[in-house]
Amino acid sequence: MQKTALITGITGQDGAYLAELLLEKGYKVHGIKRRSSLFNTDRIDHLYQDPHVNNPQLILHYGDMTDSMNLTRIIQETQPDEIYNLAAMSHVKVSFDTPEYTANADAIGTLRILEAVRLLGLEQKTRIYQASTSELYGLVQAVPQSESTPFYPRSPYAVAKLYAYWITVNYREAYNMYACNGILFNHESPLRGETFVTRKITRAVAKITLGIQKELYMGNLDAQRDWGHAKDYVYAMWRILQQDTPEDYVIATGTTTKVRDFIAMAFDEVGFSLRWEGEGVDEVGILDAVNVEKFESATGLEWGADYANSESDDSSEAGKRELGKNNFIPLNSVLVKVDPRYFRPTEVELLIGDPSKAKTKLGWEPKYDVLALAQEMVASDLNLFKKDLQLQMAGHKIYYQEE
Ligand code: NDP
Ligand code: GDR
Repeated sequence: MQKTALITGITGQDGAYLAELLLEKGYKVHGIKRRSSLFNTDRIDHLYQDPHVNNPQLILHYGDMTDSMNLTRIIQETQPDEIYNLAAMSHVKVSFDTPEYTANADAIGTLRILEAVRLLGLEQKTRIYQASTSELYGLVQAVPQSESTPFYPRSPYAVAKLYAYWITVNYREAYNMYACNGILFNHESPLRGETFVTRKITRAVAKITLGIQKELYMGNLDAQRDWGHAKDYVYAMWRILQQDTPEDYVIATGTTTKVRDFIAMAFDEVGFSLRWEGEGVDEVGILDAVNVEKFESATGLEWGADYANSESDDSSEAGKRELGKNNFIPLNSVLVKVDPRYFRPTEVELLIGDPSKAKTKLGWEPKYDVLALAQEMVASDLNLFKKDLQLQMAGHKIYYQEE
C-alpha cells in the first residue's frame, strides 16, 4: 500500500529535502504552501509535477498554520498516514519582533494539527512528527544536551516551540496518538535560508571573493552551535515515525563550533586565512594570507598578486574588475566586522547535543561533519554568484539585499 504524507512547511529548507526523500521512498506527498505575492516554491521546483498529468505524486495545497479550518480540511481531504509539522516562523531573532504571530503559528499551529487529527478520528491512523528544537535548552543547564536535559527557552520562538513540544507529548499521552518530537539541533545546507548564520557567511565568502560584496557584518561571534546537514536530519525525521512506539529524540552531531570558527572555515575554502583583532564590538576579521592555488581552483579567478600587495583600494567597482582576475582584495583588508544590530536580547550561547538515543534506537548517524557542510555550502554559493558575475559583466544589473 502506498503511504501518504502531509508536510507543512514544504517550501522551507527541511520541507524540500524531506519531500525529496519521501518521493524517493514511494510516498504520495502533499505539501502546504502559503499564498504569497511571488512564487515561493524555489526549493521544490525540481520536484514539481504538472497536475494536468495523470496521478502526480507531489500535490501542493494553499494553507496557513494560523487557519484551523484550512488545516482541518486539508487533513480530511488527504487522510495522511504521516504528518510532518515543519511549518514555523523559524527565525529566532525575528521572533523578538513578531512574538504574537510566532506563538500563533508555532505553538497554536501545532495544537491545530493535533486537534484536527483527533476531531477527524484519525488518531489511530495518522502519525505526527513535530519539529522541535535545541532552542528549547536555551540557557545552558547541562552539556551535552539530551532528551532528559531541562529546558530554559530564551526567545519568543523557543517559548512557542516549548508549548508545541509539550502539547505533542500531551496528545500522545492523553489520546494514545502516535506523535513524536524530534529535538533537532541546528542543521544547514545550500538550501538554508539566507539570513541564518551559516548561509549568511557562505554567501558572503562567495560574494567577497568574487568582488560583489566588501565586508561581512556579524553579531555574536562567540556563540557555539552543533551544526549538521539538513539531508541527514530529514532522514532522522522519517526514521522517528517508523518505530513501533512513539518517542522523542535528540538529533545532533555531538560536536560544537564557534561562529567565529565557522567563518574562518568558510573563508579557508577559498584559500583565505583570517586573523582576528580587537574585542567585542570592535573585533574584526582581517585577510592575513592567501593560498593562491586554493583560491584559484575554488573561484576560477586568477589571484591578482601585484594588486594584493599594493596600498590601493579601488574595490567593489564591478566596472573596473577584470573578468577572471582577482584585482580587488588587498591583503590586510578587513573582511569581517561586528554590528550589534545582530545581537539578540537574550542569547543561547552554547548548544551541543547528545544523539546517543537516536544512534541506539534509530540506528541514525550523521554522514556530514561541519567541515563537509561548510565545503558544500561555499561551493554552492560560489556557483550561484559566479553566474551572477557573468551576468553583471555582460551589463545586467543585479541588486542584493543582505540581513
Ligand atoms: P524554514 O524557515 O526554512 O521553513 C519554514 C517553513 O514554514 C517554510 O515553508 C515557510 O513558508 C513555512 N511557514 C512559516 N510560517 C508559516 C505559516 N504561518 N503557515 C504555513 N507555513 C508557514 O525552516 P527549516 O526548514 O529550517 O525548519 C523546519 C522546521 O524545523 C521549523 O519548524 C523550524 O522551527 C524547525 N527547526 C529547524 C532547525 C534548523 O536548524 N533548521 C532546527 C530545529 C528545528 P515560506 O516558504 O512561505 O516562508
Ligand atoms: P539559531 O540560528 O538562532 O541557532 O536558530 P542562527 O543561524 O540564526 O544563529 C546561530 C547563532 O549565530 C549567532 N549569530 C548570528 N546569527 C544570525 N542569524 N546572523 C548573524 O549575523 C549572526 N551573528 C552571530 C546567533 O546569535 C546565534 O547564536 C536556528 C533556526 O533554524 C531555528 O529555527 C532552530 O530551531 C535552531 O536553529 C535550532
